[in-house]
Amino acid sequence: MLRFLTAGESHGKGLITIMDNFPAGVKIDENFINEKLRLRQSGYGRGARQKIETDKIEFLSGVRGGYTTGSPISFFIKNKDYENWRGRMDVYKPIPGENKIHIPRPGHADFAGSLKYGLDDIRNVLERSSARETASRVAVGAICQILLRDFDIEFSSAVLDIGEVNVKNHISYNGEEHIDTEINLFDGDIVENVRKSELRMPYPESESRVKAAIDKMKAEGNTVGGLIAAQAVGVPVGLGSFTQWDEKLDAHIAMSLMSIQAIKSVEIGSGVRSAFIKGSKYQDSIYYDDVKKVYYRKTDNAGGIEGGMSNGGVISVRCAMKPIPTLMKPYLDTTDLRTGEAKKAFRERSDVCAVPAASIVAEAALSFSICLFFLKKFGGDGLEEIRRNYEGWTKSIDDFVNKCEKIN
Ligand code: EPS
Repeated sequence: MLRFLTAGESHGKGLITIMDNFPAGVKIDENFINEKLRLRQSGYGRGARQKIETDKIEFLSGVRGGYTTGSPISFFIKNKDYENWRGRMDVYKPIPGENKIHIPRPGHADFAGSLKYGLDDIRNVLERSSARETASRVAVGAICQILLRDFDIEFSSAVLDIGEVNVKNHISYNGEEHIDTEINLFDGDIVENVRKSELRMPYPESESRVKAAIDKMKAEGNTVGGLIAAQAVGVPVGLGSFTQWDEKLDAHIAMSLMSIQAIKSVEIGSGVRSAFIKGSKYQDSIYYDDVKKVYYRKTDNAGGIEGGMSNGGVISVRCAMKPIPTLMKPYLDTTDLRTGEAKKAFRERSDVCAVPAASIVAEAALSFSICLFFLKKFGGDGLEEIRRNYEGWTKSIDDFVNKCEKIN
């Protein structure tokens, strides 16, 4: 089964990733991966750290002569900032008491992490729980996309909203609002708008309003979250299964997305709004085009997944990202874990808004889940074997449709 592990601290030497069970024979497009890494680093509202880093993938194993070999793929992404942190991140040198952190930031992993691991220095928690780790996940997602592109499966993502601006009234779940679950992230104009936008938003008319809101948060020493969307098109019918809870495609996608730092909700298709729409309006009626000989839907409230299986439609997800917990002003009450004294949360360097970056990470997470289930269904050790399995399946679906026509 396709899997990956990441290791590395935010201010350590770098990030190491191992991807296991990725098939042989896939041509690696390093520029494509590095472009995704660049996109993850960009976006309005990012902090000073991104000016230091220029994330690039360095393969250590599993790729030879430009193609994957079937052996575990490992790669390194360097933290340039390590040079500024050598002293504090040394492997052996004892950490002086005055450098230890013992005041947890509410909302971060600091509190539970230091209690759980019995650590007297919160830095041991925050270094690993940092969203720096998402660089690894973006590279993993890009590698998955390189494989899936060969089977005409494409991915897209965008930011739908940021903080209190609420440009499209997204928090009004009144059953009438369908605007953004039905947004087509593959539409040429939308793709172009997102590409041009520093916010990765498809609405140019709202750009300056949202940027002004981020500026205001920065001036306040505050942070802001937002709503992001990712979609996959070309996913064949039948990935995942209804037969067992942990075989469901939507369950795995939810896990992938929910594990991204600062993500607090995952919706598939109409998501939360499904609760407010009556059944006759919610379900996506099934039609058959007897010229093209394909089944199709006119709506996608199910987000392309029914009974835990892809139904051939666009897979569509949305996630809420909470505001980053590190605030630049002492707004939040907390407690010193050493003394029990009341304190204000400490400042670390921080982004004001990392929602555009999170949209790229969400797209990568979706790519990994779909790649995993694609390989479960069509898996083989090498690309050609997968292609034969995939073509055999496509033919069996065509045969199924033709057989039904004969009966009629
Ligand atoms: C992060 C804090 C900031 C972010 C970091 C995540 O880092 P620093 O403390 O070095 O300024 O920039 O994100 C990244 C480094 C990244 O590449 O996304 C945190 O506390 O989680």
